[in-house]
Amino acid sequence: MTKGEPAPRRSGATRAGRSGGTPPEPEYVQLLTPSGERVNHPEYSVDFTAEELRGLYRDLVTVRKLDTEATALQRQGELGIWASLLGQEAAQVGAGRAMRTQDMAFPTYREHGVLYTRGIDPIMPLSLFRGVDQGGWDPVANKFNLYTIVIGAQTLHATGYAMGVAKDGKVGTDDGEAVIAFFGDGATSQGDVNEAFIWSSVFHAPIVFFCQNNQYAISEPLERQTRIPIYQRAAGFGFPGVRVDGNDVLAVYAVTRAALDNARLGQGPTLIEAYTYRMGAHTTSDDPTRYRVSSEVEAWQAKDPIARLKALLVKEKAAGEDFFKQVDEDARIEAVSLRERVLSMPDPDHSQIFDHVYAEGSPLVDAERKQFEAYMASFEGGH
Ligand SMILES: Cc1ncc(C[n+]2csc(CCOP(=O)(O)OP(=O)(O)O)c2C)c(N)n1
Repeated sequence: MTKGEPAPRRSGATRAGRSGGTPPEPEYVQLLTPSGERVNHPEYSVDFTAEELRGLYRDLVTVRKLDTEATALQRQGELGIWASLLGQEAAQVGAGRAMRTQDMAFPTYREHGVLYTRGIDPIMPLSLFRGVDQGGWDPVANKFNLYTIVIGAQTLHATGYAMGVAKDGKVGTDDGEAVIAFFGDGATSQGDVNEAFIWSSVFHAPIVFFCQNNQYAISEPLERQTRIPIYQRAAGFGFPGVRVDGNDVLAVYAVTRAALDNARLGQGPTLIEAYTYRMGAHTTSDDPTRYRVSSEVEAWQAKDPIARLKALLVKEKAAGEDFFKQVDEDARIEAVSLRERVLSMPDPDHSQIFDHVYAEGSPLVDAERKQFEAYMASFEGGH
């Protein structure tokens, strides 16, 4: 801290590990403790069958494995960059599985786990990060918008979409449509996000704002974004906010399902703060050892989302060694397939980048295409 800067004030949101020692857990909705104990919450309870618990476990393991493979592919020069979800699997799988088929999601660039739960081929974000296409999935058919790199912008897109859903009369019944916008703790400082909160609130839009508070915006820690817990901001905009243990897939599912159902029934927006931790780098271009200490990372390691669900499955005798081995093996096979498919992706024709700028073309883009093609042709071999 430099002289003259105000000292960060401590709020109800305690920071794990930042100043050493074992800090108290922050207040949040939790249904599964880090050691795998089921706990009750007066407002949020969901009964999961053994099969559903196994399904969530399979999701968590699979998305982590695919993510790890993508990081390795980037390290080997096969992707331009990768934004890993490591540590945030429960937040993403819990929220994704809580969505109903008709619900629409607006992701950032890190929501590979949500993408997976929407049934989209996990190869899609890899072709994007390889520079082969601009995101190959159909956002309308999959009800999962394209990735947005501009921090916070998708919250406004989602708000406009949600206002449209309401205008179309798709709100107010059990089978109504709800919208969910994903963003990070850093994004809460953006004007777009605050405008999205205001518009959603005053127009009573059927939207859930799902903030994955992974404690950092690249190297900027949470205390540089807010002096109060993020979920408490919602009160100032006039809608409810709730904080959930983002490493607890059961709690994330329960809280998100309730918020989406409230939205579809016409009860307006909710802000969910999923309290979690980015275990890896911001992206493969970042070196987190420059700005955070290893004891902090270790403290979060002990709250791993997969280990706690495995502990519960074992305790409840809902799964045995054979199941865990099979899940690992299936995830490994999927990761190998992902790798093979990335390596065999044909390079795109460079001038394709001009194809979808305007639906019906434009003289300016045509001129730029010609100029670019001449430039590429100036190299030996034409590329
Ligand atoms: C409008 C805008 N400003 C700056 C950036 C550069 N940038 C990329 S990621 C990032 C940090 C985002 O942090 P957070 O919202 O916490 O999300 P996280 O990456 O941690 O999931 C920034 C500042 C950007 N992409 N868009």
